[in-house]
Amino acid sequence: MSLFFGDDPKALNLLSIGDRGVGKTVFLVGSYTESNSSYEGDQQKKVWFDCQDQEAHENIQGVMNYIAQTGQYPPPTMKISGFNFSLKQQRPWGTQTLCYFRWWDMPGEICDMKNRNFQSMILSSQGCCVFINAYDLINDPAYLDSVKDIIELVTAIASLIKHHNLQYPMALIFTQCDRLEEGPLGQLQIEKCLEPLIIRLENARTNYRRFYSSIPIVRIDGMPVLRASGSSDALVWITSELCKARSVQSGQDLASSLSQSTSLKKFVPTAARRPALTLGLISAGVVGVLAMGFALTSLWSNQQPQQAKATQQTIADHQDVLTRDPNNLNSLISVYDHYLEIGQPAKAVPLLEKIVAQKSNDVGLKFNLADLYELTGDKQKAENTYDKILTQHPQEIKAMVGKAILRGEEGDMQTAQSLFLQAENIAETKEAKGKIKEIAAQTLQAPSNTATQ
Ligand SMILES: Nc1nc2c(ncn2[C@@H]2O[C@H](COP(=O)(O)OP(=O)(O)OP(=O)(O)O)[C@@H](O)[C@H]2O)c(=O)[nH]1
Ligand SMILES: [Mg+2]
Repeated sequence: MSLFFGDDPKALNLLSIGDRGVGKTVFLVGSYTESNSSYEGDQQKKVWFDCQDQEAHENIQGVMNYIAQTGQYPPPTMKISGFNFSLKQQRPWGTQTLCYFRWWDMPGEICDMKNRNFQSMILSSQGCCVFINAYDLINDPAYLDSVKDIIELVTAIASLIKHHNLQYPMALIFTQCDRLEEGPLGQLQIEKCLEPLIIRLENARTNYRRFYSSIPIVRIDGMPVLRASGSSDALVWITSELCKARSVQSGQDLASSLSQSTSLKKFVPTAARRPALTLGLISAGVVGVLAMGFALTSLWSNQQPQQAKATQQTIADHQDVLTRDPNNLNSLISVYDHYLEIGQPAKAVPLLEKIVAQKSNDVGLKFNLADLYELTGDKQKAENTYDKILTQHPQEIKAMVGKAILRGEEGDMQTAQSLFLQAENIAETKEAKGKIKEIAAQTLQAPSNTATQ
């Protein structure tokens, strides 16, 4: 275990994502209790969480006392709460701190792509736990629809990570499994119901793992307590994934990884001349939701100051304009921005298509469009867009690599390899060549070995 954790403990930042009542707080307190409960195995292997400050200790203790006194689960979370923990292990010479981590426990409705606070919390995190109610997933036909925003958000993050080749482990936690009948059938049903998300995560080669959490309230010596099983594993897994990743440093969150991402930014010599492209390079996923809209608005307002005022009109006004004048560029951009901002990238696609049609020489916009197609799962159109860029600009490395990744995902390794080689040859810096090699190695390797439990 401590093989993954270096001598110098990292400080990590983890986010919980899940709707109201899915079980985020119960999971947190249950995992803590589980990791601190008496242990029958090899003491040397035991790892546990310790509260790092008084506040975390009091919050956890408060929930445990509530359960002990009432025999009930805790009330809903009212505000965002940060818990500072350390992960510890007993070693022959004493106790070793493996890492520190801050865990954000969120009230369900904050976990919404439209929420600015939540957007910045995603960008300041290094990994996340995504919560799905296993019982409702199997028993309530409407449940999947009720979590479609969460699924879209997770897909967007996965896409962002993939595009920028980042380390960002995701634990998919199925809660309330104790309410399901015992046996493998429940797990199979869960996986069947969640197939669309699982396929997307596999396609994006996300470093994710599934966990089945059961945290009933039981009585021990007459006292109600949480008895968790399979919960603390998720936090141990996610922290060990981050600790073993050399590229992850304390304080290096998603935002700083993106800004340092050699993804393809440095490969494109003309990027600096194209504001839309520069921002568009970080345009897949959540950041795309923030950046693509901004990129287009700023591009447009730079070019058309008199029309930029029109962006103050309401979205309804712009939609109204589009019914009369479907190619009105100002309204197309405003409505497009709006859909990205509210986390509905699929609705933004036709608008960006129309914008690109009017600005056919703007390669940056075409990259944005390719990203948006990928984000919404339309790989064929994404590839066609890369082809169009390459026809116009045969030396565009980003388009070559983008197409190569898509070819690789389709199993066409030969084409993928030749595109990667071509891109590597054209790349000007050693760093860029190295990055392309890295992406190529990942793409061309055998199908993802994403672990599942
Ligand atoms: N049987 C069982 N019920 C659970 C479990 N986890 C959560 N629950 C139920 O789900 C309810 C909500 O759990 P919370 O942990 O408060 O949910 P949350 O995601 O923190 O919700 P908010 O704070 O409101 O966003 C609890 O009151 C329990 O009724 C579990 O593992 N087993
Ligand atoms: Mg809660």
